[in-house]
Amino acid sequence: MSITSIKIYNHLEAVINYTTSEAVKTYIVYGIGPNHMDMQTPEESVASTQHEVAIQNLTPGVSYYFKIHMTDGASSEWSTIYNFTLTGINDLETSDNPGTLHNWNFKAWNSSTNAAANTIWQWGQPTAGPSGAHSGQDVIGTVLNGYYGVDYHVDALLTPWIDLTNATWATLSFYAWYDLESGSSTGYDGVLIAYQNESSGTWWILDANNNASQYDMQISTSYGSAIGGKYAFTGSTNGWVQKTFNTSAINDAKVNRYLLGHRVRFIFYFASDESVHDHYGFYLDDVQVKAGIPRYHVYGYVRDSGGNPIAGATVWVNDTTLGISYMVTTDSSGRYDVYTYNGINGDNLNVEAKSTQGSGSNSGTLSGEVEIDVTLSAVPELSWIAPLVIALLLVFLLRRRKS
Ligand SMILES: [Ca+2]
Repeated sequence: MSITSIKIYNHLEAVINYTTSEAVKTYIVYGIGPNHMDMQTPEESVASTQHEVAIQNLTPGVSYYFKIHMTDGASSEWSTIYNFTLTGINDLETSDNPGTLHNWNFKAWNSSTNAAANTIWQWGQPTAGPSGAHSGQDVIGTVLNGYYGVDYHVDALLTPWIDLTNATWATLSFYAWYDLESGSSTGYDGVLIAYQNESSGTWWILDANNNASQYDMQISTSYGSAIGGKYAFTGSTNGWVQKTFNTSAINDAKVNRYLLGHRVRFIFYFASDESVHDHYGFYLDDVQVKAGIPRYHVYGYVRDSGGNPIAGATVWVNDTTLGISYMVTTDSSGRYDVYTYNGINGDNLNVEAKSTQGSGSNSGTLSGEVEIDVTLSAVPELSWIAPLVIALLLVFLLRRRKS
């Protein structure tokens, strides 16, 4: 029996693929230690050599151990014990005790934005609009005790920096209650979400190229809104609703380039138009950012025999146990990096590197973070001499036979 892949989804679910040499029915027992495998998946209903079993409701940050029970009806056996680790979640939430949980204190951030001095974002218990918070007591809202009451107003609510440096996906989710001026097919006042990263500073709207199903409708371009023509939250929810932005679903070039792989922050951007402001506005609670961090990091340096770094070398990182390869290129320091969810601890790795200066390989085993360096053997620079000598010798011999 061999494990072909273990994929982790949302830090809460693992899907294990494996093959068996004969058709068998299997089930998996698992738990948080090799001696605590006290949970079990249902046995498969059909015998097969290809198997895919999902284990759900797992806990982020925990190592799980499992073994596989196989039966062909006549006899049965157990696999060896495998394990995988679910990485933790970068979790931020609004708190009823702001300042103690990840410093998620909207009041303090407000003062550091470029929002108008008379900011309408407030933190506390709402006494108008929603009858209470989504959870606990406190929310962030546009004027907690009445209508937002302002025209031609823009106001940004800023989150702290969130580290998505190694993230391959991220979700931003929150509960919203809102009542913003809108018509039946066009919004007038609205809230949208934008993000920026530490290195570029540019703000990008969190949508899929302004075609975001997460929002309600486009804001009118006719009445002086700062976000005219953009999709936004507008209209009324009539209650708390959960909104989730999943980068995997958005999957646009901006998200992949400017959000994932950076330290980022978000703004909730409120904009009202030229008139009509007797609406309660936008209220926010239980904001959460989750980030997927790959479980494995394989890296190393490619150098020549003199120890000089080789930039631009092609590197194949082969997980020979799993039978998959990653191809990357070294940077100016001769370094390569591969991040992956695939494989399990102890997989055999073979790293091959090739450049105009030669080729080489090295091996290691997969673990959380592993360095495998490769030294290139120089391509023999005089390798053309031997064939040339043979050719000349042949010419010489042939000529002598004719004479
Ligand atoms: Ca308005």
